[in-house]
Amino acid sequence: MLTLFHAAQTRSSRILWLIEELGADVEVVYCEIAHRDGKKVGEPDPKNPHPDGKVPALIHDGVLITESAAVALYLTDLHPEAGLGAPVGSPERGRMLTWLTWAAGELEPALFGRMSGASDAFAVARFEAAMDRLMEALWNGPFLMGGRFTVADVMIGSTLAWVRPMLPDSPLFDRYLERLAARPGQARELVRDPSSALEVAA
Ligand SMILES: N[C@@H](CCC(=O)N[C@@H](CS)C(=O)NCC(=O)O)C(=O)O
Repeated sequence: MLTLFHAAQTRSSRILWLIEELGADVEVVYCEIAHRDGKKVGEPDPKNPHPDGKVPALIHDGVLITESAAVALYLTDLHPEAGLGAPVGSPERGRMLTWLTWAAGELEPALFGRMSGASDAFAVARFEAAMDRLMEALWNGPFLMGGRFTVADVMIGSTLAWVRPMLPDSPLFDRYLERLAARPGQARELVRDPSSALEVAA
């Protein structure tokens, strides 16, 4: 049995979307999170098994998985029939893993640097490099891995929608986010959690 621990308008919204895209049978437990914007606003929700009280957290037959990229990959691998991943040993697997870990290791730090107003040369170069990497992939598009929608689009597309106003003004981002928002999996996610709509407009 699979259980996702989710809080509205957080990184677990992307996992809710992924579940719909995969057609996965996952129980969703709605949680409160203790901190927003770095301020403590309450105690960790006792329902949530995440060791830091964060979301997403996934439990599969008693095993706890945390970190968005790990949760996303774990669920995608359980559902190869959905075609959102890539088999071990295939050339596409390497590209998929690269995108998933790049999302956490490069894109998020680049965005947080920009959000916190960091203006040093390193932060600026990191942000610009991340945007260039995305635009190059979307130029070849229509999805990050080419013609096929994958778990990389769920992870990265949801992040881009979240920071929509800070992205460079480019039809590449506009069209990409519109394509993602039009997916039926998005519509089904909204039924589960109406607060989780992808931000399409800049
Ligand atoms: N690196 C983690 C970050 C998880 C995370 O920070 N989630 C936020 C919501 S978007 C949270 O639960 N915050 C509550 C807290 O910091 O206590 C991941 O990608 O899963």
